[in-house]
Amino acid sequence: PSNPKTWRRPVISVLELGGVKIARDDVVRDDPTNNVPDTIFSKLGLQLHRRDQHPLGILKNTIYDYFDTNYSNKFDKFDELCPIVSVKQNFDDVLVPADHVSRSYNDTYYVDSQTVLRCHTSAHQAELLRKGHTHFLVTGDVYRRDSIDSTHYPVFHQMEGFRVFSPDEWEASGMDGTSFAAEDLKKCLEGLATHLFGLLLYVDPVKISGAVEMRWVDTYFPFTNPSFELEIYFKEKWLEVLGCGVTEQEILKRNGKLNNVAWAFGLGLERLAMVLFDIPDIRLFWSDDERFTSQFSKGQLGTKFKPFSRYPPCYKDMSFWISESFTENNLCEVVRGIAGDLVEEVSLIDNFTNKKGMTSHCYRISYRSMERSLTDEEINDLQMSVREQVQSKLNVVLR
Ligand code: FA5
Ligand code: MG
Repeated sequence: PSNPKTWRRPVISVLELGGVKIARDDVVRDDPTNNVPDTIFSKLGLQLHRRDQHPLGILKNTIYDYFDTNYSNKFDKFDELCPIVSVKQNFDDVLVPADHVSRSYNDTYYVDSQTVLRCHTSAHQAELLRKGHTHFLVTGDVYRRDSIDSTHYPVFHQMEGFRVFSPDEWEASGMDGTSFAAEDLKKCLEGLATHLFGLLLYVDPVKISGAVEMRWVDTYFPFTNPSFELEIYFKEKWLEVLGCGVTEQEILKRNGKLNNVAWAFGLGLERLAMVLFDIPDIRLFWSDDERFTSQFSKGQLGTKFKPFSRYPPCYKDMSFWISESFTENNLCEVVRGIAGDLVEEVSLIDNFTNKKGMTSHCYRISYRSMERSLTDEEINDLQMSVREQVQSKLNVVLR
């Protein structure tokens, strides 16, 4: 449908998606194997990346153009795979160790003990390989319990890229398969960055105005080796926009590609779109405010977002003695559950342990609406509820 209003889902308590039924938090509140709150539930199925007039859709289409042009339409494209996947797909199939933190209820949204909201599009690598795809792009919404600030949101969008090589492709080069794939991967992504940003500049002391600065950083993923991240300089900071690497042989072997090598990448679409469209806060992608939505149109990459007047933020500090089970992700979820997108940032501003071994944290919560001025009364009410719930749900003692 072309009218964005028709995409909004009605408020319902059970949603069926890709044949999977998922119930809203209040329906299953007593189920300890489900930690999906209403704020997340209400975003399932919205598929921002499939709206041609939305910055994420515009970006997706531009990346498609790059691959279609440079690889003669060889990449198969998927953007409707169900975000509810098995623990096996999300973790085991991409060799995430059994004790890895990302599997915990603190980091991942579980629908039940064997089913999660995918935390990355890599969850689809294995099944697509098994189906015989050798060049593919998978775009979708992904979900993570995470901190709150202008570049992190618990629902965001990724695009996975995957390319399999056969032996003749690297043998002709005289290189070993891994080096060949790593070199090809970086070339592909640098080409993509040039396609998106035009002029590129690799960390250089001399700034060319209008140029985008980027750098490669070595990193670790269980599913690739070697592994890299690409960072772009944005608003006085290095912003990580993607992870990538040469696929572990084990993944290829398990999925019927015994004599091949492959590369894979996972792009953070919001992060790239923030740089391309000059969007200062990740919450804006979810805005229905016409002053946001009307600024973008199909096929128009790089229109610079003109912020409507920025309303003043309001800061509230809160100190408490933590218990062993305290985590920042849990705090963020409580705050978001109450304040929703009115919360801009939650940051730890003080942390100390006293002689008795008790640890105190002080968090600063910044409230700011992107659409209007908040009243003192409204903020005080929010903060009061936050204090109550932090105390009752997180097992901490307010100071
Ligand atoms: C992954 O998710 C890997 N699956 C990527 C990958 C794929 C590596 C294939 C190798 C091969 P990571 O957790 O770093 O990696 O996330 C990838 C990108 O998603 C990040 O670079 C960032 O741009 C974006 N991202 C991560 N967390 C958030 C968040 N909370 N909000 C917005 N964007 C995020
Ligand atoms: Mg990362």
